[in-house]
Amino acid sequence: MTWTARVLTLFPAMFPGPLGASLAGRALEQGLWHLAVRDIRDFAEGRHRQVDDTPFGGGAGMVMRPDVVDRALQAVAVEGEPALYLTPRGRPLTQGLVRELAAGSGLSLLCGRYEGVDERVLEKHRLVEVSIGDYVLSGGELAALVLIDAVVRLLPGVMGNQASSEEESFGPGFDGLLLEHPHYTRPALWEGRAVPEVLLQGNHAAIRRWRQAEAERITRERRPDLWTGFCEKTRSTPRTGKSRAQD
Ligand code: 9WO
Repeated sequence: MTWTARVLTLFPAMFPGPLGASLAGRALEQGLWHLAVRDIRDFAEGRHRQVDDTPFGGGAGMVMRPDVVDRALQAVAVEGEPALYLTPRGRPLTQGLVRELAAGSGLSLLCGRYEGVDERVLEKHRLVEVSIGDYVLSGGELAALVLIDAVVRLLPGVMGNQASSEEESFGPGFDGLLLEHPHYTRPALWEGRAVPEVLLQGNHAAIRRWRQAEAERITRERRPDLWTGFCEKTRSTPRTGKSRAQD
């Protein structure tokens, strides 16, 4: 069935947003994935349709009510599919997690606003808290768009060039461990700068070795954390099997 992102938000107009404009948008029109957006306010009751209330214990700001969010999750989330809450305190989003999510049938994304969501509803629904980075946004929506973009480009048929999603930075042979090598296109000489000779000579084995070495150098220089992980993985993982077939 069609991979589906189910989004719960107080700002449904933010979806598909930028995802409607490019690769993911075309794939959405082609029916390669599905987007189901629900306004959390639809599940509020009473004259004022209040979705938030003041925090117990005092303090600034408002908290999203557990009863409202609970009804929204019951209406939208699907048994057996992950339900994620986007928050800076979550598990960091990695290409490994993105791949896991793309391998499933879909997911639900709860986008918080204000100071966040009442803790009890996060517990009840076993929401998996996910972070896209160490900064605070004004709500979970932009983080949800980032996550959906990362997943959708991995879905079958979405990338025009099948290979390119696999060859780059965090391809399957690398298990999210290496950064991308430098890229060059025409002209071969631009403002006195030449393209590395190896790329012009058509020796594809040599090109592959050069790119791998450059990817490793850039990862070592810029992301020692990823480099450590790469060194550990390549020591314990045999360099054979289908995931390394392109090497
Ligand atoms: C607000 C705040 C204010 C002072 C000190 C710490 C603070 N944390 C927050 C906060 O986390 N507000 C959130 C706003 C409540 C849930 C939705 N919001 C949100 C999600 N902001 N940023 C994200 C987010 C999600 C995923 N990855 C990175 C950021």
